[in-house]
Amino acid sequence: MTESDTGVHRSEMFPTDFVWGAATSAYQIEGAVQEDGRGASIWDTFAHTPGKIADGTNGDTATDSYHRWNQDIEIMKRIGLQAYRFSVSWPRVQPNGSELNPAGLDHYSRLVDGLLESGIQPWLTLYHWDLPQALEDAGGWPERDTAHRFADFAAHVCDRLGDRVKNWITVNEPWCTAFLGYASGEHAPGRREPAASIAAAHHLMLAHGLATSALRTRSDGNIGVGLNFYPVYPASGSAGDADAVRRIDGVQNRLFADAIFRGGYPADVLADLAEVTDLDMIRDSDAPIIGAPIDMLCVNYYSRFTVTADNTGTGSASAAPTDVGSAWPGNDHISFVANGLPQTGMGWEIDPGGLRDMLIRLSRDYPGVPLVVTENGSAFEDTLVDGRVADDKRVSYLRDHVDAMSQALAADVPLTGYFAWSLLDNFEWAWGYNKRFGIVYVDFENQRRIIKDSGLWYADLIAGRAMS
Ligand code: IFM
Repeated sequence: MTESDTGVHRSEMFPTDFVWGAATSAYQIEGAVQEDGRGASIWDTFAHTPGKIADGTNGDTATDSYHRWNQDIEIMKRIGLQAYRFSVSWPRVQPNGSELNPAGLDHYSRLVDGLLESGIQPWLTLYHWDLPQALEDAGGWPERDTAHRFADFAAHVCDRLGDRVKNWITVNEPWCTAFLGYASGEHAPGRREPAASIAAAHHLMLAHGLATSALRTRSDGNIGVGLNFYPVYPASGSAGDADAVRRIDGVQNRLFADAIFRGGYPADVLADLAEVTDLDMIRDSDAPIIGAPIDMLCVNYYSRFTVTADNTGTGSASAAPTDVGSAWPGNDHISFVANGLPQTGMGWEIDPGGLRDMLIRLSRDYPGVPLVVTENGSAFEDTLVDGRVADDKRVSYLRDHVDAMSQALAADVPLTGYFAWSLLDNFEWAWGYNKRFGIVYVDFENQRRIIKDSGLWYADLIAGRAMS
């Protein structure tokens, strides 16, 4: 039953303890890249390399949230956020990847106190892509030692903040770091080494497992991992397209989730990856570390994929296929096709039903763990007119995905929270500042923040006032 059937407020479709929040990450918002002893991260290096970022920008200033965190909290209060998901910059805490810089942690301690004083729960992500450059110089994620360095970092952060932070996300979107960072090279550190990217994926999972154990001994909070899930559909009923679905779904979704919840990587995906590398970085003793119990599965959802093995363009796909490229190692023969759905400013198809279906699938494939949508949002071209950003398309995107979650709840999915991506317009990685995901507009000329119509809609939803 939908809200319009019943006339009830949309937020009443959710349990009273459902958590409504918004998310950001350190490199995308903080700026202040040389303050208080911070070291360089791989994103500093990458963004300063000519040609890597579409608009030639970098995160040197970003939304200046390192200095304006108080102002950001005021905005969160105006929206009525119950929780704020942010990440800790590893090179602030360990500038060279090992030595502790207490001043780096001071910033997060102040932020956490400020949030709690405002009644906003801090949700802390440990790794949102900003590896200390010194660790990349030592080999980066393809090296096993990086996973141990990460556990050490997790321990330092928890020792300092664990008395106040009760929700922990170890690694955000390991697929992106491994395959955009080390296979396609679209993200930092920009390497194009398919075999190394698979080692990176494994070591990110190992890092998650080792950090989980470090946190568990120090904190009574909830621990989870953030995975970016995409439903994958076939372009046609052909056997080739069914296998394309199996392969892309395998590397995108099952590789990571099975390792955590099913005691190991899926055999068919390992067989595919063995076409690229000998997989000797995976030790038998790693599986139980990676599979240590966690308290929540953090689901990042934006869009869907439709794939074909027939990249000649003569199949049943409704639009010309585009090669999946090198970000799915071993699967370069597969192509994406567009299915005519409306798209966001990223060119991503808008499919709220895909969120509902993915949540239902995850709850059935990996039962017994609460799910939280830790990222969901859209980039569109926004214009500030007379102090207002009328971002109707983002309002619709949010509303339709919120409705998809209520459908998942009605199907008994143990969904406990939602975080809009993003609180603020920010540095959208290889795209720079051209792609605005915020529910709050940032005028990058003067750092003024203006709550967009989507942010006002979200505020109404949280306050229980949003009607269909
Ligand atoms: O901005 C990113 C975020 O850092 C990770 N998930 C996807 C978002 C949009 O691309």
